[in-house]
Amino acid sequence: MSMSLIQALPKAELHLHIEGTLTPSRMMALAKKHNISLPYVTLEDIQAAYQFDDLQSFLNLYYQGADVLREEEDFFQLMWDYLLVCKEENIVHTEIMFDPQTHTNRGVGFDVFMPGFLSAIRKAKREWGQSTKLIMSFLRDLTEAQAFDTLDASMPYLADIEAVGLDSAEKANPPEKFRKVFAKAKSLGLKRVAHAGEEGPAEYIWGAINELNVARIDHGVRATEDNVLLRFLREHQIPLTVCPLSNIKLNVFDKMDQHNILSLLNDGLCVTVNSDDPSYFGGYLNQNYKELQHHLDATDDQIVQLIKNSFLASFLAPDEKEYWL
Ligand code: ES4
Ligand code: ZN
Repeated sequence: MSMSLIQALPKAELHLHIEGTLTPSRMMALAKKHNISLPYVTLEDIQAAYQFDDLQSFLNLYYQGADVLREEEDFFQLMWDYLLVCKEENIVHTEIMFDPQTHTNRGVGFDVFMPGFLSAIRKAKREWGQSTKLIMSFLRDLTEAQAFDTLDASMPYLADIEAVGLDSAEKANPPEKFRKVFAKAKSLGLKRVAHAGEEGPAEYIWGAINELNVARIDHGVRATEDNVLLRFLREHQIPLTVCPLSNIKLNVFDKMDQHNILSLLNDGLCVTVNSDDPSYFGGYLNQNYKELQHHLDATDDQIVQLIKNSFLASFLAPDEKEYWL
């Protein structure tokens, strides 16, 4: 299938951190606006700095980058930049994660970022019918008490939040640490997702399923280490939101031709393709699909199945899914 067909097919994206869409040029412009001195002079300096050893070395730059986001209009611009990419790439539906604590920890509150996000989302809906949902992610290297504070602070915006998630440093921060706050989120009518089995073991995927009651697993590629888990994921069709370029940049796999996404797909799991933090990992959604063709010889049928899965695994209502399938 040519790039133009990947481009042309309507797709859903289910694993995307809005803070990870901050482009180098937007970062420079916002730093200038707020008189923040960055450790970079040129756009090329920024690109050159984006060489990561692992998840933590990426997170350090990701949190540093987010510091240029200070005012409501900054968050509007951040969201708007990404929604324009959705229009460009035919991402007709997107489920966008945001990390409140990345902002509240430096004194930027829900009353700053939420109105910015929501006005961009509403404008894109009005202008070209863009479909979006928001997923509020807790930082798992912080405490469960801090996650509870975040859930409390989100109350005025609950109607605009579809689900809660769990991200940041996975190792030594198992899902069960957040069992109570996920139970509270469930009681409030929020759906649940969690990063698991990216850098952490397959055991954390079981934890996300059994302790957090998640509808999907973000990443989940280490499921291949546990055959009982693989069978469970297949039987229950619990989706994995896989992020190929992310996994290469963070050394989850050495090279793209070693990625296990197509073996998971061929095994009958509901796997999807996603861009995670496209500004840091070197490609938006269509580029992630293209990598699978180039390095894994993905067939047209496999690409089509991955795209169908993106809608099946989404939080769209059954009739909305049906429209795109
Ligand atoms: C993330 Cl790739 C990844 N993993 C865990 N947490 C994250 N936050 C943003 N990107
Ligand atoms: Zn992620």
